[in-house]
Amino acid sequence: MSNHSSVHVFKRRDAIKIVVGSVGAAGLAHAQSRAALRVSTPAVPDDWHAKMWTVFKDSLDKSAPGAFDVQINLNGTLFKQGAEPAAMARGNLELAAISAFDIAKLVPEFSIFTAGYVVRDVAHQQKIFNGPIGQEMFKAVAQKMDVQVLATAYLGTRQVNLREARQVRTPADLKDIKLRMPGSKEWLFLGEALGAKATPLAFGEVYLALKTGTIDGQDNPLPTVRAAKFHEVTKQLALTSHLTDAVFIAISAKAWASATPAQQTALRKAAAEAAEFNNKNRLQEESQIVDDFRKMGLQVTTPDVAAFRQTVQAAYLKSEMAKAWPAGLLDRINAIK
Ligand code: KDO
Repeated sequence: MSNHSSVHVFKRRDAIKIVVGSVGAAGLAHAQSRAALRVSTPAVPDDWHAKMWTVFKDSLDKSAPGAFDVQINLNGTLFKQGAEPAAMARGNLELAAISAFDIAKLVPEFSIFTAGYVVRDVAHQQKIFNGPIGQEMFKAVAQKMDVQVLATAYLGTRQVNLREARQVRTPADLKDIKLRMPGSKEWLFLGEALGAKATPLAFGEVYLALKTGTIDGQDNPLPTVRAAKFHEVTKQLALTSHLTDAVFIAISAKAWASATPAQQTALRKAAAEAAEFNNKNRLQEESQIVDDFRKMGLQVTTPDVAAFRQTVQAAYLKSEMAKAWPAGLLDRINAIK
């Protein structure tokens, strides 16, 4: 009897093992056949360049079904802001929206796009990066950084946002203002060129720093001011419009090389659709947001933008950075109408 029952138990366990084993193997085979594409971004969920990754994922799921597993990590939870290019080069990350400032660290000529008042507006930006200059630049990026740029998304026009309202007419009026900038020397240069005391801080720490007064202000495009709720802890927006900013949707060279030509086409299409979604919505929001902020009680002022432009451009032209700009590139950029 006891023998009989042990045989019976053995058989049942075995059967369970076989069933579990076959389901497990099938699940694994399915997961293994899909290439993981990990995305890391400091963007907050409500910002357009966070939402654009869902557009990217949906597009890819349609045009390359079953090929990729896009994993979206927001709020800088996977890699901290600015650490994405190194993570991509190490093979720990496949996708990110990297800034001109990230690129300039490794491709010094790219610092031309970190300079205030070089790119005039979004139309100018898209013509630059979707034309021959973009092609040349992205080739250098691929060679020096092991990442492939797939599309250029408009991050918005950066404005100065202050904790306490004050008269801001020229760069001299920002003297002594502790202006938070992201933490790299190219960003700090921009803050100093605006006349302020630039202070490095990661994006995720800005809200609290504004609230507690560790900093006097920050600069970002207005849709980001709203999405990150900086308007709750600031009183003024000074519309300096000092940088027509971009983020570049980029994939690691390793992930790019592992994709078939058809998958590469699908990846480019997904990036173009994501950028288009971001650009359309961000522009639409920028066109109405000043009124919204005024209604919320923020002071919105327009300084002497010509004075800012002149001071900032002069600072860049005599900077070390400008020595890395290829001869004639600034003229070629300016000539694009
Ligand atoms: C910021 O830290 O101010 C910045 O706007 C810099 C950008 O390059 C980009 O990293 C952006 O933050 C984040 O995506 C958060 O919006």
